[in-house]
Amino acid sequence: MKKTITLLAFTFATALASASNPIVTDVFTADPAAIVHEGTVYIYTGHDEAEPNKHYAMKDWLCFSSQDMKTWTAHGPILAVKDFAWAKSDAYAAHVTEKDGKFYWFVSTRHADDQNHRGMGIGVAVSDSPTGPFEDARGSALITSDMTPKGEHSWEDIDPAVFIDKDGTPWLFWGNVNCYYVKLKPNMIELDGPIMEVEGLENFTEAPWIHEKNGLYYLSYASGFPEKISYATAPSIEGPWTSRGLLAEGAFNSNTIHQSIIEFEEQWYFIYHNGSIQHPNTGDSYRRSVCIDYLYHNPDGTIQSIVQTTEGTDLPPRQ
Ligand code: FUB
Repeated sequence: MKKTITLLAFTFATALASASNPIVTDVFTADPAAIVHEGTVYIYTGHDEAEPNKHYAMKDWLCFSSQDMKTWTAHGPILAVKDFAWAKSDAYAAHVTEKDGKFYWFVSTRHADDQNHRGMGIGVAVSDSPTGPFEDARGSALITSDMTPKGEHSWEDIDPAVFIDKDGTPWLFWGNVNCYYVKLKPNMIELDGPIMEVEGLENFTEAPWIHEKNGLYYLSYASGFPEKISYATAPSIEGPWTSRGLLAEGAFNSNTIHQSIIEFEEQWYFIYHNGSIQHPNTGDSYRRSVCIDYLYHNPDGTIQSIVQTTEGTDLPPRQ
């Protein structure tokens, strides 16, 4: 019996020592959005602080950086709901994009004005540096619920994802159940056209993310519930989108998975969250942790199913 316990303890210690997923283990991190800037990867995350058996408690956003995708530097909470005077709670999914030397942090958070702007909305903060300080760029929400009257639920306007096309045009995608998109002005903080709905996405739930490779546009998103990740492709950012099926199965111990996809030093990565950390309290759908695994495109433009691992980037990428 004693021998068995020793062996188990050894196996556990070995597994921990060689596991790089989740990438952060002292706080809960969720809804990762990554960018590459001057040889450094920055991952901006939500911050789960819910007590055991309680639902979302999210009041600020965190940032981590790395130059090797293995060791991460924490930059602390660098944006909070309280930095938006028009918001009242819920630091939901967000996305940072660089344009012309400035960093724009698009966030979904709950609007304080329940009468005119029921539920969640999207705001944008700006900074000269990827690690802040950030400040509200508008003093008001960019997207409010009355601008997207289709959805009847109050969390329709969440999960912003910004994509700057090759011609320099910025586009904002977002949504829950309905996926919307709109052109942004070059200043990044105003709309430059009507809000449109993305057609052709099978089973869209939330968390849109755009990337482009070899002239093909990819829209990955959380599908169904509990969520998996599906994707569609298109010849242009405005579609038409063709569903390509599942990209990733659901995340361990979490109903949501929320992905982002980046290329760094000629390797593609799939960044997502699961509920695997069991301390400081129980990991699950409301106490999530960011993980990273490799992503491989096929020569025909499709993407191979993601293999979710505990080793993460400790494993060498396939050649
Ligand atoms: O973290 C709050 C919400 O859960 C996000 O906005 C969704 O994408 C889901 O992950």
